[in-house]
Amino acid sequence: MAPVQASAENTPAKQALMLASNQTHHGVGTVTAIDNKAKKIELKHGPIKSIGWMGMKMYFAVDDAELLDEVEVGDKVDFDFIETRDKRYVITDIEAQ
Ligand SMILES: [Cu+2]
Repeated sequence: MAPVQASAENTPAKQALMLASNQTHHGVGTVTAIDNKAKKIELKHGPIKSIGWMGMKMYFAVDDAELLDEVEVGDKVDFDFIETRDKRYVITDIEAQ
């Protein structure tokens, strides 16, 4: 487990992000790649109506790098994400089914 970081760094990253809206989207998919260094995960996800997406394979950023330890390539997952104003998609929660 990573050590807890001090003071200002305890602020959740999502609070610092410029969000496109307060909406959290939910998706279901399969993990196809994990990039720990870049704090990114590639998912092949199904349609996500709340954001108007068809199913596709794409990379998401993660709010907290520790989320990447929760899943492995090949896992079927449920995930929540937010959209930033600069069109980045950031996972705030992910869990193997
Ligand atoms: Cu997508």
